[in-house]
Amino acid sequence: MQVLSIETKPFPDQRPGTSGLRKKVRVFQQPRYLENFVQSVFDSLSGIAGQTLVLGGDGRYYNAEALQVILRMAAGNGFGRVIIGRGGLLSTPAVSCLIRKHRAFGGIVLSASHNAAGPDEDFGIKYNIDNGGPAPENLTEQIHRHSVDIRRYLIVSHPDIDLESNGLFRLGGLVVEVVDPVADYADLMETLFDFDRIRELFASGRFRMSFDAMNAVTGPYAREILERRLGAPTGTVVRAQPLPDFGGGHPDPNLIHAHQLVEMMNGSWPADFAAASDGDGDRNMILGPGFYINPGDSLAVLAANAHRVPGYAKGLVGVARSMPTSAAVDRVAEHLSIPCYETPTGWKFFGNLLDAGRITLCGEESFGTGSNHIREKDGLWAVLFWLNLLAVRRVPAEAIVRQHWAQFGRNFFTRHDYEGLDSAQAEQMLDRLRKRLAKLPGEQAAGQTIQYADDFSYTDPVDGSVATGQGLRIGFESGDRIVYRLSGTGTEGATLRVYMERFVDDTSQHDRTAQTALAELITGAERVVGIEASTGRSRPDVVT
Ligand code: G16
Repeated sequence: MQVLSIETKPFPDQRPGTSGLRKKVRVFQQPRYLENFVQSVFDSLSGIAGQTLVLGGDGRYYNAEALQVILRMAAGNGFGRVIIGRGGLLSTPAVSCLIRKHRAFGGIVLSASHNAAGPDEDFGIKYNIDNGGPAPENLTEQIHRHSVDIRRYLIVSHPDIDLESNGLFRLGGLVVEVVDPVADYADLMETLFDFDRIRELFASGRFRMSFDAMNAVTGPYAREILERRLGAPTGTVVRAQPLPDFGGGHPDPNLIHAHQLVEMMNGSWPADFAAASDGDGDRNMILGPGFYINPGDSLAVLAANAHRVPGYAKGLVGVARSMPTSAAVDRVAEHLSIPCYETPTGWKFFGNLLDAGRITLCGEESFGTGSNHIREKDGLWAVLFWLNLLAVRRVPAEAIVRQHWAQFGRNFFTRHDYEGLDSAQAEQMLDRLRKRLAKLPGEQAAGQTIQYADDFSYTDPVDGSVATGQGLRIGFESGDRIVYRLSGTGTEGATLRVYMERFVDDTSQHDRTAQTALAELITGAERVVGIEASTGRSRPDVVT
């Protein structure tokens, strides 16, 4: 089959962000836009001839069209085999799992994660390397360099391949293998968790769970694992059907976007346990009746209880969290005498630590938790971990968290997001603060004395690579902390994220809500940078 070399011109806006390239669907639909980016990815890799690529997406609008283009380009660029999920579906954790299981060269995930989908919404594309994890920064920079120099892309001419049933197809020299998107991932989960104990929990008839798949990719995964393999009643998984527009919702498992689940759990007939995942299945939110578990607390609880779960019974070698994530897990690490690493925001920064065997568990405040079983955060994995704990400890999730606070103290944490800001205004606001950082220590803010103020940078302890400009931190003598950073995953304007944290040892204070306990810091965070004066916004759009 003839490989066509099609002339093209660069687009100036193809630098990958925190997690791949995310843009409006209409941007991706421009002629040559997708092709340019995919070719830039392939041009950044060496030795792809005859290799295996894993491919799939979260089923969002434009997934189906993009997959066919990528298949033709994979053939044009000399890949030997593409493993693709039936229906074009693969969750992000499943892509990571398949890359590792089949020792593939890499994988492509089509998703804009928790961002809304549809013709006027978002699309995204991310390359994962042979460890199953997101491309590290040096590779994403190379991709960007190729994207600004690109002159041609390579493709074959071939009709669309039928992805609706399992099977092998030929596309010139390329073998396309359409596989069950769920089976390998579900098998991996069975090796980590005590499915017998969880099955007993469901069979007891005294435990009711609700899992909200938000009409995104985890529906089929949750049905297979929770309802079929673990025997939870049919209907445990709600909004289980993946839809191209996610049913018009925003598949972000947080208090705002998963509000139906939150209302049910705060209502008169809550389930005993509830969880939700996001568009591509890597995030999770965990709820007990009337009780929300902050992701930072969730990570800390999982770390403290890991010995109770078969896959982690041997103990943890270390843990890591992203810089803005609360330091709750640091206390557990100290207690266990294991190292705790603080990385920049973005899962790609955990990859080297996991590969080097320095950490077992890691997580981010943005509803991401995971372990060394794959190289992505993993929504259903976190849910199964919690189910395993509930099955073993036989107390409600809230009791587990409260006991944890009683033992380790509570890290109150909140994140305030201001979305759709004018990018220049938002950048100038943070630039002004950046220039003042050196003078801030010793000054007063939020009713207390600033101890340090810096722009977070990280030196990877494994390969020595340095990431700078990863968020402005203001730390107080009390240990309280405010962090400001701009999102790297948005597609419209800028999103300012302000993270606030306070550690409280006194158990009598643990019942307060985060917004109350952090009220002083919230006001202080506004005063330090002048969010309203700079952006005109008097309140955040999303509070987690
Ligand atoms: C956000 C979160 C990060 C997360 C990233 C990607 O990035 O803050 O913690 O790693 O999304 O997550 P996902 O793959 O689920 O979209 P940012 O830059 O927008 O803050």
